[in-house]
Formats: sequence, C-alpha cells, structure tokens
Amino acid sequence: MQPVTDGQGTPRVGVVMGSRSDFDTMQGALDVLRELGVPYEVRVLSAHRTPHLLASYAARAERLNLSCIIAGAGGAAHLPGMLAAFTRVPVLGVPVQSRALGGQDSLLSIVQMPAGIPVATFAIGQAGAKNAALFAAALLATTDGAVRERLDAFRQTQTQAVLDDPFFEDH
Ligand code: RP5
Repeated sequence: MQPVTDGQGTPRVGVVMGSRSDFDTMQGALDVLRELGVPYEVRVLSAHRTPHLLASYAARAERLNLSCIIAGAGGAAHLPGMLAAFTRVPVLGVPVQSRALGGQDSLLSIVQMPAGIPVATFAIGQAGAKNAALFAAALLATTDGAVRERLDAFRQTQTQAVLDDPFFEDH
C-alpha cells in the first residue's frame, strides 16, 4: 500500500499513525503542513499490527530523504520509538489521547526513550500534532526560504489576532 500524498509534490515530511482511530488527532498536523505549503505523505502504520511495514517505511523515509517523520500513537505507543530505531530520519512523536488513561500512557511511552535513540515528544492530542507540524516546518525553514516566509507569516497572524482582540478594551 502506497502512502497518500497531499498532491503538492515530493513529500518532505512523513505523517504516520498507529491506527485509523488516531486520524482526528493527526488531522491537526496535516492542516498545518497544508497551510504552510509543506508537501507531506500520510499513512497508517502500526508497530504491533504491521511491524514489517514499519521497517519498510523507515527505509522509504531515507530513500525519499524526508526531513522528519511525525508519528502519532496511543496507549503503549511504541510506534515513534520503533521508527526511530530503524532510521536516522528525525522522529517527532505525538501522544494520542487514549480512552483508558487520557493519553498519559501514550506520553510516557513516547517521551521515556532510553539514551541512544531519541524521539522528540510533543503534547498530548491535537496541540501536539499541530506543534509537531510547526516544528517540522521550522526544521525545513532553515534551508527553504519559501517555508520560512510562510512560517513567519503564520506566527505574525497569530500575534496580530491577540493584539486585535477587542476583549480587554471592554474590561
Ligand atoms: C495504537 O492503539 C494506536 O495508535 C491507537 O491510538 C490505539 C488504539 O487503536 P485502535 O484499537 O483504535 O485501532 O496502536
């Protein structure tokens, strides 16, 4: 099964998730990448249900020279760590909110990597997914001027929205 791409050209970022049920969370990352014009590909990849695909995806990430892989998973969330074990492409881990433990399990599974194989870990849920995408864009912005401009504009818009908020003028 080939990963789905966003149609913007050769992917620069891979977005993977352990289950289709993670999609709503990971949509946050896809939205940000699309807004910033960062070409990505996305697919479901499970460390325990499709371990062979995990290994081949890591090889694909190197072949495509992806700048990073955003990997979301919940529960015993070994997907980001296993991917990082198979490739030197940087892995950004997103803990998906689990039903049983609210995502604390996902967070600890991802963040507590033993020394030697790093995974950059983000907040639980959509905030983490969005920030992982912004982080991926910031990595690309070190060498891609167009992404840098769009990222700067995104941040400027965000700042302006706070400055323009009329809420405090009435209080
Ligand atoms: C993990 O198990 C997935 O990342 C998902 O967050 C969790 C539950 O998966 P489903 O049972 O909903 O497929 O592998």
